[in-house]
Amino acid sequence: MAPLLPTCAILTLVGAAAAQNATSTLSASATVNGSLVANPSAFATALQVDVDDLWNLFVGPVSSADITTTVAPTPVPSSELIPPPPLYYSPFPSGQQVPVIAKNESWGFPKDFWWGVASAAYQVEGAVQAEGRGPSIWDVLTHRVTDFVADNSTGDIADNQYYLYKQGQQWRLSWLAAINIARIAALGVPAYSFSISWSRIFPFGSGPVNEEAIAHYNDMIDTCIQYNVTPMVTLYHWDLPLVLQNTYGGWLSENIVNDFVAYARVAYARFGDRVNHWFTVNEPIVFCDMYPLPANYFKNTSITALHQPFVCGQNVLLAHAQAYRLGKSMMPGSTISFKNNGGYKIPLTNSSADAEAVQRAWDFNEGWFATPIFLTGDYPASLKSFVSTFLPAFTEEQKTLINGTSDVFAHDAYTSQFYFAPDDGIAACIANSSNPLYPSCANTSYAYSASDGGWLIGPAADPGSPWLHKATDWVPAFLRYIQDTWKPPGGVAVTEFGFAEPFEYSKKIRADILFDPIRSSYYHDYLQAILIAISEGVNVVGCLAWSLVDNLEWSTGYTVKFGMQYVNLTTQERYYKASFFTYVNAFQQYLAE
Ligand code: GBH
Repeated sequence: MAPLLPTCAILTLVGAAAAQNATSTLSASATVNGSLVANPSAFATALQVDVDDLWNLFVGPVSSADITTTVAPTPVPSSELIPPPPLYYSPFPSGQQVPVIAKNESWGFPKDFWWGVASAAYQVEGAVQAEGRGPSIWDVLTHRVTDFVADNSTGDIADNQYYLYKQGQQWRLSWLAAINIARIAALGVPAYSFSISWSRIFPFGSGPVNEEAIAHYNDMIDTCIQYNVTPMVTLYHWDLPLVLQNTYGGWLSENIVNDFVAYARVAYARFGDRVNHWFTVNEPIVFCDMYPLPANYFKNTSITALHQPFVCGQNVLLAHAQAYRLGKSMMPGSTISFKNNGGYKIPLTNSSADAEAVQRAWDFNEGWFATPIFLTGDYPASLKSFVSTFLPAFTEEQKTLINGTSDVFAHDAYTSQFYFAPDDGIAACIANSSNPLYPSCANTSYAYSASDGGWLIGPAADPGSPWLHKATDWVPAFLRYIQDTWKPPGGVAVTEFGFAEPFEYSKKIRADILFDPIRSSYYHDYLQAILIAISEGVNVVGCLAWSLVDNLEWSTGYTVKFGMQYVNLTTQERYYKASFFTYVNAFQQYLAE
């Protein structure tokens, strides 16, 4: 299929390439058309550029997989569906009883509870240059920015989901099925949450629509439905079209609002007849905190580095709110949510300073977005007193626009951590913008205080994910806190949770890799915690495990594994890990008929 592709965009080239040319030939001054220019690095030019030019200029050569056509499905062999032997979790009981582990008849996931697995486009799709996809900032980060990714890997091929979403590998080894959708369906997983690549639909971020990308996602959605897997779609999981970054600074510019809404409109119009569950943006805390992007590879900005995440956040709120309202008007029966992230925040001690640190941590993390979206249309007080020094206040109209724009509190809630006041106190920190904890001024730790023994909150994940510990005991309190604080109309959903088994990357024997005891106990205890929360009256409406396959773990490349399936990245074969059976088993036992 060829010429459905959009052909060109007009953009102004800035940043590394342009600046280097100018500065390498001209040092302190230069002549242009005979006149003297003081600052050659400020030269800019308007060029007609097509998608291939974009790749050549900003990314360079990319790799492609062995399989570059959509592979037809064959069944998963039943021998692969046998669960592993059980693990034993409880400590020894006190007293003399022999422990009996029985089904708890007062627990249950409600009938309409949605559960499944999640992924994101750049982490699994591969085929980055196929069928008209334009580059995103992540193609530049992985290809061009020195040492940005631990193992220098890229998403060029990843799990090749772009071609293997139905099936894979069968073309070469008739005894093995390696499918994304069919393999989750074979275990009875009823939902798959994936993200759409914005720069596939709009190679330049705005402007012409790429019909080949629409056809691809149409077929993915249809394949899900054919396998009785409910498709859930995230519009934005960090893969910003490069052109939008390099023309106006991406999320740092208000221009993003219209472009995001235009993209959402196309996605709703083309997929909304079959997709009812939508997430607008994934974890703005994370992608806004990536600003400033590494110098010299992207368009620069004069906005103070410390302010950039909050400028991004302001534009995210406006873009999300408009996309939500548009979606509800186009698809009245749909569920559309903002996807937030964070951990439960526990005061390290019972001091009032630590309690204040905890409140500030909520305000500067979940509350940054959740308070405007669920409660007031505006920021929480402590955050507002910081951002009001440089951001325009939301107008009444904007507050009304933003308030009430998420059906569910969709939370990527992997872990928990302790918070405490900085050594010199919160007030001194707030007064000192060079304090490394500024502006939240909440210090954090994954360990209990020394007087409480100094133990970690729970077993650590792989050292490549130092932020992640198994802290599942705190999950019921966490879910209750969200419900009580932000009162989401459609309940709370855990839209990502998962665990990086320590040192899995160093395991060389496949059978060892497939036995993942800490990840298994994480899922076991997490689901038990959700059951407890539900039994105590928290309206938990769904959960999505991260992830269905090992994938490109952003800046840690392929060295950190979150998959419930192992992927041999050479052959693209997939194998179920033990944890996948633990995950599925919870619903076999506790999902209401
Ligand atoms: C998820 O975010 C992402 O949505 C998903 O794409 C990713 O694969 C998954 O996590 C597993 O990592 O390194 O100390 O600076 C989870 C929330 C917030 C966790 C940012 C990592 C960086 C902490 N993430 N955090 S640190």
